Amino acid sequence: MNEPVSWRIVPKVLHTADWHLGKRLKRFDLANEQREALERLLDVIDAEQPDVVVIAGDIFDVPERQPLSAIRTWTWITQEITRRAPIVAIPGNHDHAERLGYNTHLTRTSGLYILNDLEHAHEGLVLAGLELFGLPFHKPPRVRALLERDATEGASPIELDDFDYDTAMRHLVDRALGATRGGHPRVAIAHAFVAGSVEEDSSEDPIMVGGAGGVRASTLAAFDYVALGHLHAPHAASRHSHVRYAGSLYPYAFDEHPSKSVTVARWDDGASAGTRPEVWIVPLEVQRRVRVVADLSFAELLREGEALRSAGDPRSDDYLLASVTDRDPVPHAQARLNEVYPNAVFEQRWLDVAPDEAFDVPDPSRHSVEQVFEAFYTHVYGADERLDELERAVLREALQRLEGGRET
Ligand SMILES: [Mn+2]
Repeated sequence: MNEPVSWRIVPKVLHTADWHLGKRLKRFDLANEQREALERLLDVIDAEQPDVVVIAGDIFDVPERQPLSAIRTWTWITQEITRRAPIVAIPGNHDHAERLGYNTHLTRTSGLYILNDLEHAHEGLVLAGLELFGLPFHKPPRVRALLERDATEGASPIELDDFDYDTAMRHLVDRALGATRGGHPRVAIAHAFVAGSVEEDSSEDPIMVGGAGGVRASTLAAFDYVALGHLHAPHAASRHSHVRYAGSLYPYAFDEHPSKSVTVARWDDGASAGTRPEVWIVPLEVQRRVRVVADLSFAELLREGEALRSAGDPRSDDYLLASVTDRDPVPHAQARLNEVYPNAVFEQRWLDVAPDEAFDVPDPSRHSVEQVFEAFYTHVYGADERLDELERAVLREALQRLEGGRET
């Protein structure tokens, strides 16, 4: 006789967002870092064994004509993840909702669910003992049109301001919760600017929400877990700790929160609607970091870079915003910096120009733009400095492009 089979349903969600595939940081292509971060994500999936992987929008960085490398990464990662667990994803404001999910009716059969249709956003998807609602990124006028279409004849007109994201979201939430099948814990996936409402915790939360573009955390709080995308730092939106941002895959600005992670939410066996999960985060470490150095002079920075380089320290390959403290112009700073920090961007916050050294702009009617620029260059870098051949070629090309641009 067979042993009785005991079915345990312990729903577990892995929540990630804001991949921005194809994104560049200044002049740097981040394709390798994104791929490395996604490999770490696969390691986390293997270790945590979630039942569902949720991606809360901004999968691509631009809505159309993504770089081919970004599309290849998406093809590869969706194959790898769906071998392990189904993906439920929504478009963010950077994604093109229709393009992203153009064949979702087919990909669903392989476990890739793109919930891109606002009209059907109230239809929950039941997976692994959870009811998931995808609330794709939307602008309020789109929601108003949807509600007007739904409205019965003779009903009062829908009052929804073009920039009132909170009310628009509240309508979508009501629509979803009104259609819920009940039973399972409810998960919303949304892409929006969400923070604590003003009345709720204005003392702790400096972000004023409810005005331009904001959605109150309380608007979404009736769900048992809310997987958010849009803000790039991993954090809970106000005191509602089950309303959370997973944060981005990699830092996409020099001053962005440098530690990246994914969020895991797990319910107990047999959890039902109204039960909140246990939540934790798992870091996603990528070798090349993004950082800012703002407290060193140019000479100090070069010394530090040389020391790191000769020690074989990988930090010399970091994406670095070098904001030096020098007040005098630093000749050829970018090129000299890149000899030790190949992935650094030079920036100088203060530049002292004494009043008696004011630049007399040569009469533009008697000088070409190139001559005016050359005079300015000599003024900044000193009488002995002239544009070299390469700099001159770059200047000419830039001027030509400007000329060309004017014609269109
Ligand atoms: Mn976004």
